[in-house]
Amino acid sequence: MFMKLQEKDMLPIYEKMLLIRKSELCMLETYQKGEIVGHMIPAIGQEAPPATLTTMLEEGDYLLTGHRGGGYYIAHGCDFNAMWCELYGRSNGALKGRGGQLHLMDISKNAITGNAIVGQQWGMACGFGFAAKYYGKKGIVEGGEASTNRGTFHEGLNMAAVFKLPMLFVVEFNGKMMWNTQDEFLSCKRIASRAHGYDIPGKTVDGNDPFAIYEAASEMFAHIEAGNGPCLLECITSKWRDTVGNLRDTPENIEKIKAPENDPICRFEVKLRKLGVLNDALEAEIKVRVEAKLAAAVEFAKNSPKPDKFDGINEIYSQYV
Ligand SMILES: Cc1ncc(C[n+]2csc(CCOP(=O)(O)OP(=O)(O)O)c2C)c(N)n1
Ligand SMILES: [Mg+2]
Repeated sequence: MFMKLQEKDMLPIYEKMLLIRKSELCMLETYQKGEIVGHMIPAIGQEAPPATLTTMLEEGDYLLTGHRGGGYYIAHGCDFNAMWCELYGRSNGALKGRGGQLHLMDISKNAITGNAIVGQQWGMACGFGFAAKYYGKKGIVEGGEASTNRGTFHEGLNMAAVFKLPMLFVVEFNGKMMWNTQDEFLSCKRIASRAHGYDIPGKTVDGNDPFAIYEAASEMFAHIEAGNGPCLLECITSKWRDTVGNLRDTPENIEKIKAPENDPICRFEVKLRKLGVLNDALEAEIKVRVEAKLAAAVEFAKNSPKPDKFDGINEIYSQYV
């Protein structure tokens, strides 16, 4: 049984999408100004899956992503100030300033939302899945479509199916693996078809539409929570930026991706207005709140202490020999 997206969840999802978009754009600008360094993989253009799916998680549930996980970190309510401190390499960052954007995590929320090794998360999902099953919780594991070519994806999905682990496998299909296009690296058209090999439910949805994502995920979570094991949800979306650099694509394609009829935030806005859930006053109020949260986090990070030069060794080797 699927559930429709409830009105109470609509504006929170919209606000999460805006916060991801604004924060990740700000991250790129800050990088371009030379204020922060490191490797960053923004979720700009892919805001709908993290904003929608994290809304479906409850306290104690598990969250694991691949390299494009910043949107999940933000949407899941992980420590936002700690993320910005991490970007600035400050000692009170999510990883004490040592990991950067690609390694974000908030263990207090059972969330590991970064991984430099493409596809590593699919195997780790079984560990999360065993914990989730033990504690009566559920979890989400996310990755890009190219990462599903890795053995870890197939081993992970097989083991999760055999042990009926309560995990939703989410693939964000953006049609690209760095500069390669789908026809150059993928043997199948749809990733959801890979579910058949493991006898689990698989479905493809419009990953730029929170309504579609929510309906499919609610059906899958019902299956998972009834103890039937994992499901595979493929969300078709589009990335606007690859890493800190520009997307390697033609200007026409990039323009098309960003057009209001494809932009997930514009599309959601239009739908919410039609439903009477969003109006000018509410939109302005939400945007002010998002801007204020971002400005406060950036300010907090800039004023946070830099790590001491001797800190690097702490917590890497045992201090108790
Ligand atoms: C094991 C491994 N192989 C290759 C890379 C280099 N790499 C980084 S991102 C990426 C593309 C991944 O594409 P996809 O899974 O579709 O995710 P997207 O970046 O499109 O979100 C690759 C090959 C890596 N980091 N790790
Ligand atoms: Mg991809």
